[in-house]
Amino acid sequence: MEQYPNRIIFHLDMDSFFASCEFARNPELKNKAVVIGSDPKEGTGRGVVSTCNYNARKYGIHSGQPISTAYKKCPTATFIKPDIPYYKTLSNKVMEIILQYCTIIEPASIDEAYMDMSDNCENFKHAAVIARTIKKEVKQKLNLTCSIGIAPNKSTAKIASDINKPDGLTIVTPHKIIEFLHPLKIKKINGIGKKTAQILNENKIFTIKDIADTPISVLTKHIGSYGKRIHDIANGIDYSKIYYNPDSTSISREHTFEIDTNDKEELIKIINTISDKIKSQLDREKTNSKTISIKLRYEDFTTITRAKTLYTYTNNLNAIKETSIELFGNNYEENRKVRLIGVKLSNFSKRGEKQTTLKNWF
Ligand code: TTP
Ligand code: MG
Repeated sequence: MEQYPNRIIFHLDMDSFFASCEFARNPELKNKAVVIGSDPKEGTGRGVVSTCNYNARKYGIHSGQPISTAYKKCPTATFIKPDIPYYKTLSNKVMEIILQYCTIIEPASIDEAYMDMSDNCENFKHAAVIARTIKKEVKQKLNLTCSIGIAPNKSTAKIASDINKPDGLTIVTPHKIIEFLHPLKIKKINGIGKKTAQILNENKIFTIKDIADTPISVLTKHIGSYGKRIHDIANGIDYSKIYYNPDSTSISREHTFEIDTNDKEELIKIINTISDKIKSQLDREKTNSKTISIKLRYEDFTTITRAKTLYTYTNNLNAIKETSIELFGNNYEENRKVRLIGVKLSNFSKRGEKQTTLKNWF
C-alpha cells in the first residue's frame, strides 16, 4: 500500500457552530446560555437540541438531547430555532477562506473540513503558523471561532481538533502520535458511537491503547470488519485520502513566512517553488489553465491580488513561473515586508477538449 510518511493534514471544526452563527449577527447573546433547537414550550416541547454554546454546556446541555430536558436544566437559557440557510451561507464563506490556503479540501459536514496541507507546509511548525493565520482570518472576516487539529493523517487530525475546543489548535507530530492517542477514551475515534463503545467496554477495552493492544481477530469478533480499521487508527495508521472536488475552479498555493520578508530573491524563490507544486496538481488533474494570479499580503495585512489571462490555455511550467514573476515584479511595492505570497491558476480547460489556441483566438 502506498505510504504517506510526510502528510500534513488539517481538520478544521467550527466551535458551537449554529450558536456562534447567531452571535455573529446578534453579539449581545454571547454571554448568555444559548440553545439552538426546537421550541421547548416551557418544558413540554418535543424535538432535540441542535447545539448550544459553551455557557449552556455548563448546565449539562448538549446536541441531540431532548429539548424538554435542556429546558429543565436551564429554563432561563435563550432558545432559538435553527436557521439552516443562514448557517449554510456562513459555512460556504468558511470554505471559501480555507480554499485560499489549500485546494485539496474535503468538507465533511456543514462546519468541518479536512485539508491536505502537505504541499503547502514545510513542516509541522510552519503548519502551525498557517493554522493560526486561518483562525485569525475566519475570526476577522466572519466573527466566528474554529478549532484546528494538525496530524499526519485524517483520523488523528479529527481527534486533535476536538481536544482543545473552543478556539483550539492542537498539533500532533508523527513521532508523538502514539503518545497522543493512547491515553484517550475509545469514543474519541470518529465512528465509535454509543453501541460500539458499549460492546468494547464490556470486553474491557476503554482506551485507544487498549484497542492497540487487542489483536485484530478479537476486535473483529466483537465488532466486525471495523475492528481492523480502529486497530490501525489506534496505532496511528490511516491512509485515507482527502476527497476533494477535482472540478474545482482554481488551483492555488500560498506560503506564509515565519518571519515577514522584503527580500526579493527569497520572494521569487518561493514563487518558483509554489509554481512547481501547482504545475504538478495541474498535471494530476489533466487540466490546462489560462489565468494566472498572484497574491501578496503585506505585514500590515493589506492584501493585493493581480491576474493575467494568457492568449492560450497552458500547462507549461515556464509560462506559469514567468507570468507569476512578471505580476510580482510589476506590483510589488519595493521594501515592504510580505507575510504571505500566493499563486493561483484558474480558467481551466480539460486536456483533450477543444481548446482556444493562439490561432483561433483572433
Ligand atoms: P458539531 O461540530 O458536532 O458541534 P458544534 O459545532 O455545535 O460544537 P463544537 O464546538 O463541539 O464543534 O456540529 C456542527 C453543527 O451541526 C452544530 O452547530 C449543529 C449541528 N448539529 C445538529 O443539528 N445536531 C447534532 O446532533 C449535532 C451533533 C450537530
Ligand atoms: Mg463544530
